[in-house]
Amino acid sequence: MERTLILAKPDAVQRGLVGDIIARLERRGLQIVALKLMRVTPALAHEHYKEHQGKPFFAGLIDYITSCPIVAMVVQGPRAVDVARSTIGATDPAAAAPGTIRGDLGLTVGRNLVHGSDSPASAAREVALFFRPDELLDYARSSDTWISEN
Ligand code: DAT
Ligand code: MG
Repeated sequence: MERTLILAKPDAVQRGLVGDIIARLERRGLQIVALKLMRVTPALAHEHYKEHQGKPFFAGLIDYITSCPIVAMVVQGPRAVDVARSTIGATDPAAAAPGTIRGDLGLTVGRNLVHGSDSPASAAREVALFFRPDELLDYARSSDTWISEN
């Protein structure tokens, strides 16, 4: 069982695509363990994207991710990092396969809708940037009693 950080970025929120993005991840079988609408501060944006510092697109990336609220979530499941990234699709939506989030809903790399951590180590680092430990709620999955008793 793995966990990964997913961000529905400002363009996803502005375009009203958050529900579609969550639905695709849920239908794949990933389970939401944390979820919130939030604003990304410049400090958080710099920390989150620090591997890209110095690249030509860095300033634009920071402006973009801080421009409007995002929806941050943590999902879990077997191989959640790779499973989420394959559902998200290639970084450049123009090159992303149809059937993926970016391939179905996006067109340009600067507005590619969603973030997914790229490794279990990145996921651990990024989840801790966006969520306190007590915000991660684990609960029984696919339990008949959980459904029938409520
Ligand atoms: P990913 O989000 O698929 O993990 P990444 O980590 O390489 O991709 O880059 C982070 C974000 O930076 C990406 O989602 C969009 C932006 N980005 C990456 N490469 C870019 C480029 N060549 N031009 C503009 N923005 C870019
Ligand atoms: Mg990345």
